[in-house]
Amino acid sequence: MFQNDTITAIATPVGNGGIGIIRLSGSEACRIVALFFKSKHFIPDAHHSHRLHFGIIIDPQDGSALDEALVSYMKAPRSYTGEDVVEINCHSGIVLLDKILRMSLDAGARLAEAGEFTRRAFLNGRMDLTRAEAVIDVIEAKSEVGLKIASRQLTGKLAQRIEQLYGNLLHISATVEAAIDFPEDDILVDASSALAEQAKTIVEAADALIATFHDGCLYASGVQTVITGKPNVGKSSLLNALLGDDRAIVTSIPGTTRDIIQETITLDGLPVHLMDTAGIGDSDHEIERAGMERSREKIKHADIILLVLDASRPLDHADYAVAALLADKNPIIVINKTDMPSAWERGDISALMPADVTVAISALHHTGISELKQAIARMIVSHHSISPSDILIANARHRNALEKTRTALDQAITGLLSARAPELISIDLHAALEALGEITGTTTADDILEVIFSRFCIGK
Ligand SMILES: Nc1nc2c(ncn2[C@@H]2O[C@H](COP(=O)(O)OP(=O)(O)OP(=O)(O)O)[C@@H](O)[C@H]2O)c(=O)[nH]1
Ligand SMILES: [Mg+2]
Repeated sequence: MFQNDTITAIATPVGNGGIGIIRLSGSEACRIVALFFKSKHFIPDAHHSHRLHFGIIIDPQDGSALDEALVSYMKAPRSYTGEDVVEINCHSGIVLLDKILRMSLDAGARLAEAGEFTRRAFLNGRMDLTRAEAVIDVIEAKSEVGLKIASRQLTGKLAQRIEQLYGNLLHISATVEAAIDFPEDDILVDASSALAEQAKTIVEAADALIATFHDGCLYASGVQTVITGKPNVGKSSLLNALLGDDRAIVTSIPGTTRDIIQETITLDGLPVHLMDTAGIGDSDHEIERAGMERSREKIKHADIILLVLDASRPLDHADYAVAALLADKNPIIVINKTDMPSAWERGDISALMPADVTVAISALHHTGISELKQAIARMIVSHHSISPSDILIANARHRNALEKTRTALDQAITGLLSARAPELISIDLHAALEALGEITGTTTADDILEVIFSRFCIGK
């Protein structure tokens, strides 16, 4: 990948639509576009920057008009990438967009790689790495709350916090460096306990951010909710009722569902992934047994579990067996088929397992479904007290870097408090700085950048 050439890509999704955009970035962008865009005022100087220009796209081969277009020009460095950027807004037909793209390539532009515009923005100092990552998170947001977290990161809230910690760490490091340079001044004799205190504040701040990771992921990627119970209690019917759609097959034959069926609903702005699973019970059937094994696996990793019981039939050993699997899981107990005469009392559940939340429903008649949704939403909130308005981290890369920072800092603190040689303390502080700098991109290795930007689409 060259840094100085002019890149281009179609920035809008493929397909017919009102508007399609072709984007160019680099010093040749204006010259290239001027070859096929004819407009009175499209002049690549500062006076014509940050404006929209109306004109006609001309096929340079035969001089025929292809489309009307609005072209924006953003002169470097006040652009997304920090380079000259030109965006051609024309009609969105794939043949037309492809033709304009080809004309740009023929005129000397190179097809941009995935994420290359944003990568250039990062390399040209237009945004730090957390903001670049937030661009993709905004595009991929799966819920309103997830979008809010990504948007906040895009405005630089996380970067500011990290830069502040980085600054504090640099200050500690500078004092230790001074102690190395002027050994006769015994700088650390007086300063070491104060420096250790300052380092501890940074460790606490890193820990506070690390603690948000689970909730950050939850808000960004959603809550895993498993519907379980013995065969035939109405799990698939419940999935369908929660979705408002006939997604899963429902029959009166026990053992109907054999694989995991996953669909997503949104509750209070949070994505909730619902998994309908095979009923758990005795079976000699190989496929059914394999399905049950998958159910057990899903239960292990679930954030929320709905244990479905059939009100119309007596609770039996199969219900007890499922309950035993969920002993430490605090499931929501869903009493289904309440449209039929009850074969047992609510109080009987206490013999099954302690139940904090019990909801009575009829999946067949869709009664009690909104109460159940409220119960799920309440359980999510009670488990996860952090508000999405805090600075949350939802990215494993950030968490790992923070963990490396705190480990190195712990070493440095021990060094400071045990009057270790400043040269040794300095090594730990440098490691901490390097780890912290990885988050915003000050010290991030090229291969990591490669991985980050490869998640992007072409044209972003
Ligand atoms: N009366 C009544 N019948 C229901 C209700 N919910 C489900 N059923 C019936 O119970 C039977 C089993 O429903 P499913 O939803 O397939 O049950 P399941 O738990 O997914 O069953 P498996 O996949 O075999 O484990 C079907 O005949 C449903 O119509 C309900 O609320 N009331
Ligand atoms: Mg089923």
